[in-house]
Parts: sequence; structure tokens; C-alpha cells
Amino acid sequence: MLKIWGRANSINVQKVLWCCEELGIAFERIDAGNEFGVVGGSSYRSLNPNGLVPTIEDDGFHLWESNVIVRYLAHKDTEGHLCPDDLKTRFDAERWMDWQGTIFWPALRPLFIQLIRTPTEKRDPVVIARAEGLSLAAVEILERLLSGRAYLAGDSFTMGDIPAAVAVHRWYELDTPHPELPHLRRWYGLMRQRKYFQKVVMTPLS
Ligand SMILES: N[C@@H](CCC(=O)N[C@@H](CS)C(=O)NCC(=O)O)C(=O)O
Repeated sequence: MLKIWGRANSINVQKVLWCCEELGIAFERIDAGNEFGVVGGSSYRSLNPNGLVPTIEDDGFHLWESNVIVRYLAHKDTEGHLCPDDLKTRFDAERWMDWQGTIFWPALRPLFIQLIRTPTEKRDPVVIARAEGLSLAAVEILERLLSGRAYLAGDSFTMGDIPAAVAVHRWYELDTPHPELPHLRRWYGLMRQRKYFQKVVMTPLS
């Protein structure tokens, strides 16, 4: 059975758990990271030299980097539920996965850390203001994209929606201004209707 190391409240672990649930892949999850430790030990580091979560083991194959794991699982699924067959649609989805990891989450993460993991008296208003601006600029990119399509890579739910949706969920849940973005709101509503998004992602931020 697929093994997944990682605490269930991690954005990056949630991508993998949600993907598995969507694809009906059975898995065993092992708590690791933050208060659970594990990631600092030499046996974990031999699987993932970064000492971060998630890491998976599939039939003796170890893989880390959450978006790559989602790609791997989606591609491996022979039914093709989440990995589009059409090359251009597939790489459109891939593009939004990379964008989440390189643009969106780096913009939003400092806001998440400040508002969720930093005591009020230690918060830095400069960091918060900068992260709010960069995060808004990122979600406005999604708003423009979603004015012309139902999902990030076209007219159906794909692996391309997974990383962005877990980040958008955090943006909406954070106590930060949320200007009206009707297309983003509609797409986020579609995510919120998904049973496994509710199960894995719609949990209190911590
Ligand atoms: N680029 C990596 C980043 C992994 C990462 O930063 N994971 C965080 C949790 S979201 C982590 O391991 N933090 C330290 C910890 O939990 O101990 C990925 O997408 O998998």
C-alpha cells in the first residue's frame, strides 16, 4: 500500500491526500513534521534529504515534492481522471501546478505564518502588508483565468486544480481583505462541493 509521511494539516501533504482520495488510492499516512518530529532523523533524511513533508513510498519507490507526487499519482492512474490525455491541456494543468509552487505559495506563505503561527504581539505589519499585496496579485491572476474557463486547465477538474485550490482555501480562511472576485469565488465553490476537498482540506488552519 502507498505510504505517505506527513502531518495532515500541511498544505503540501493535503495536496497528496486529496489527490489519493479523488483517485481512490488506498494509503497509509504516517504523522511526520513539526510536533511529530521524524523528519530530522537519519532514516527519514535518507528518503527525503530536505527533511520536509510529504514523502511517499510506492512499491519501494520514494518520491518527494508535493506537486510532483500529485503528477506521479495522476499520471499513474490508468483511468486518466486527473491527468489530461491531450498534451496541451496536460501542460496547461502542469503550468498552474508550478505557478502555485513558485509564485502563489511564496506570496501567501508569509501571511499564513504571520496570521496563524505567530503570536499577535510578534507579528510584523510590513511582512503582512507585503504578503497581502502579493497574494492579492496572485489570486487576481486566477480571477482573470477563471473568467474564461470553468477549471484551471479547461472544462473539467484536473491535477492542475489541486495545488492552487489548497492555497486559495488558505487565502479565503485567513483574516485578510477579500475583494469580490466572482470567478475565483465560483471555482472555489466548486472545490468546496467536492467530498474529499471537504474531508482533507476544509479543516481548521494550524
Ligand atoms: N516544495 C516542497 C515543500 C515541502 C514543505 O515545505 N513542507 C513543509 C510542510 S507544508 C514542511 O515539511 N515543514 C516542516 C515540518 O513540517 O516539519 C513540497 O511541495 O513538497
